Amino acid sequence: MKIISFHRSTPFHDILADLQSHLAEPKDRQPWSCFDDLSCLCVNEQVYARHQQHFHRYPVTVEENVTVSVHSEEEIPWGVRYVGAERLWKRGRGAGVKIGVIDTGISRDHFELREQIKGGISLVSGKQNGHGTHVAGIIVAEMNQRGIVGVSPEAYLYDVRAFGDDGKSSLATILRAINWSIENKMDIINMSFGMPQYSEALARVVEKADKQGIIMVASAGNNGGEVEYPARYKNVVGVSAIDQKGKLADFSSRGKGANVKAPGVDILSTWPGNQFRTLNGTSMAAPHVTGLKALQLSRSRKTKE
Ligand SMILES: [Ca+2]
Repeated sequence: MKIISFHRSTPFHDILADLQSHLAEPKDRQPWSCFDDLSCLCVNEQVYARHQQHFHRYPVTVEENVTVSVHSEEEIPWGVRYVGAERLWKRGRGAGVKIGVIDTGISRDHFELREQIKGGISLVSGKQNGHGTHVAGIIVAEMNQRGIVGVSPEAYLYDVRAFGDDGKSSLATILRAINWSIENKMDIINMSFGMPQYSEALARVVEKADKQGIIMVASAGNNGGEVEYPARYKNVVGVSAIDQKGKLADFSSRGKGANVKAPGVDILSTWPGNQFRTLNGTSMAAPHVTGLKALQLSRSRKTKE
């Protein structure tokens, strides 16, 4: 399309009438659209090419129908900044690292996530809860000039859906989820969930994953007290939550088993329906650490190559 602005010295009506008389082919019945009070026409390329000389009988300015963009910028959420991801991106963004997200399921058609979700399994059915989508965005929201960016935006995500709409699962389902992650050779497992009591079976499957060299990251818990399982196992990185000032969040579990602190207050991330939402919790802190581990892994692999 061409946008043609006529000099205002000639009344626009006269120009239109004149052009119409020269261009009066039936198929050209409406060869343009007008902005009368601007003395401007929008003409498609074919009509313009065919009748160029007629338009140019008047003093005109002809412009291309250029692209115009909204002034939105991709936001780097405070947590992603806080963990120093931007500096690390210069040396890789997690490409090729396989991360199993054991959670409530991930919105696979979200524009920030769909390119990075490479597989998964659904161990429960029914309606989905947005928790898993939020966790996923913190790890891999794509660098695409809109929305937000995750800590390791090029890592590969595996959607291991083990929790129902109510945010609940069972020990047996969790065992299956971790086993699936081992069998499918995940490099990292993100576990933004927990239970207060020790479990021998859970300890064994965690040990099995550890022996395979899988890095496990789990949220410490939101009870303000003792760290829950699986975060509390020694071969799992337990993550407590801090706010923007670096202060431990009141809700965050703490003490034995809390190995690292990461952002978990006012965390902006993805939500089903191509949306975004701000949430609090150690569930949001763990994926920051998972993303960092992915950056480290991809970097060390690169160095070895
Ligand atoms: Ca984005």
